Amino acid sequence: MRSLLTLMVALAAFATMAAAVQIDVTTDPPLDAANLVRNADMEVAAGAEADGEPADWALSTAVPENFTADWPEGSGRNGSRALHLIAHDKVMSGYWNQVVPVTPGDYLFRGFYRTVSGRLLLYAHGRNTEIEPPVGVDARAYHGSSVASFLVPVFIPLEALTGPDPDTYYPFAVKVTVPEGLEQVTLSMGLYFTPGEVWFDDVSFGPAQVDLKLRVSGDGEQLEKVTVFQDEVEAPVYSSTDDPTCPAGRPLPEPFEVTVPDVPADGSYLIVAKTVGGELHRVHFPEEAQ
Ligand SMILES: [Ca+2]
Repeated sequence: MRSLLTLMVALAAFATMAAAVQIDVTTDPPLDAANLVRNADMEVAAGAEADGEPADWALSTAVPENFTADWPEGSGRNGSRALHLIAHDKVMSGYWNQVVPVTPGDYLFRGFYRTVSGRLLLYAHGRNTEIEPPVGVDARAYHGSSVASFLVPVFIPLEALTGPDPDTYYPFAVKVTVPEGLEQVTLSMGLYFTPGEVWFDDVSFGPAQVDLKLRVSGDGEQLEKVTVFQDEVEAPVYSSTDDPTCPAGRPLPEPFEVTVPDVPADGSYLIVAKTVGGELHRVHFPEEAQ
């Protein structure tokens, strides 16, 4: 009984210690809410039929007979559904696409593909010719496999000669600058003048920059310093020691709240809080994959 009590006291002490410094990270706008893509995870059917077509996505091609486009279960990331496209010949390109509303500014078009063969084109495009001068955007990323590369040698970089693993989903990202006067863009993902086979899943289109909002609570522990690092950037993107609103040589106000404006929405961040006692507490944002 005595040892159980000791254990409980120890556990309580551990729980208190673990909760002593709490680091909460959010973004403005929230990353999920900032996604303008409908049916972004490809899980929703158009209409009541489960084996119908995916909601909000359509195939666009001048030669429909060259393509097989479907929406199979179990082919997506984590066993979900994905958009699937086969091009039987090199005669034309074909794309799954969706139109989204935009306002002027920088966006990121992101998602995941896996491919057996073929040259992929991921692009965001739109034009408004009803104003003078006309405005438009055509932002592209090419990915793909060297399989059948003799058909389009111009787009095959050396490092792609082995080709991607057909069972692995790879990320793509396209930066899109929307000019004044353009109110919508089309997001297209498909095969570009090559025979091939590809799947697409978990797509997003949203602001390229967001505000990172931190709230660090010491809960009894005084905080000496809060630092934010971005992956592959040497200097911190924020340090409370360089912040003129944080008086030098004194603990930070508690809880400590700060907004780091206009950081890349697709960045990975490490937030480090140091207590006056020298303890370091770290949080990754977004949370690392399990
Ligand atoms: Ca999916």
